[in-house]
Amino acid sequence: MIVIKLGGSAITKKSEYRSFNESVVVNIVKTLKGINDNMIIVHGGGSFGHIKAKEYGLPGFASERTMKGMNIVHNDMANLNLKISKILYSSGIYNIPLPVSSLVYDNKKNYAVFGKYLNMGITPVSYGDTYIHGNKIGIYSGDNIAYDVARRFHPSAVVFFSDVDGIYDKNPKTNPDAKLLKTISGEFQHDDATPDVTGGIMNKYRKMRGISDLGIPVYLINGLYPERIYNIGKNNFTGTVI
Ligand code: ATP
Ligand code: IP8
Repeated sequence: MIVIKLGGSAITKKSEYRSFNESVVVNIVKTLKGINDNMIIVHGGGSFGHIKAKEYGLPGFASERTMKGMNIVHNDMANLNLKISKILYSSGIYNIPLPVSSLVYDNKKNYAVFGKYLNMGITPVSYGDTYIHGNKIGIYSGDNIAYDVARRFHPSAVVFFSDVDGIYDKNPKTNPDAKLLKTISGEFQHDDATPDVTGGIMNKYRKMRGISDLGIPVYLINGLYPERIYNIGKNNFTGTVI
């Protein structure tokens, strides 16, 4: 079994509210269909999650405003999830959406249901979303879900798709001379001015390191070239291995 995280930067246009990159998702799904293995799929929020979360002060203490934001963000994320679920279904990948609010509450997590669906050959599809955390409305990142399910189910690999070729020594979007790190274990530079409410590339890297520490191989690949997943372990692989 492998875990796939579809990054919001690949599956949406992250700066444009609710702008879905349908052709990118269709292409990724076509590639996933060619992999002869069970999968857990997790997707991020991109412009369906992060823009309104920031606007409504999420994560934050429960208030009229944050509760309204919770509802908007959850509905938008469910909407994005439905689009992805339908594309998976159209490719013959039968799947079941599992929202984070039914899995995580305060510090309790229950991922057992993933195993039930996996055993039947149905692909669980979860996604970053709002949830209640003490007296706060939290945002649980898809990267955290990927870590949680990796810890629980010990997949043979975890693959993160994003909109860059991998992790660079500095942000490749703002530094044309940035160098791709084929393998990484230390620190790297990232932009502090992130538009992302879940910590951007830094939280992703922390979670990737956490998965790697469990003894599971972890990769970051450009979702615009999903076929690169077939070159994992080969000399011509383009991406980052943690
Ligand atoms: P989402 O959280 O919406 O699911 P995502 O998982 O695709 O999105 P982001 O959190 O947006 O990923 O992180 C990817 C972005 O991180 C890239 O688009 C890139 O601009 C930025 N970034 C900053 N520093 C680096 C770096 N050193 N290497 C690679 N990307 C970096
Ligand atoms: O994009 C959080 O998940 P991520 C999504 O994987 C929301 O960090 C709701 C902002």
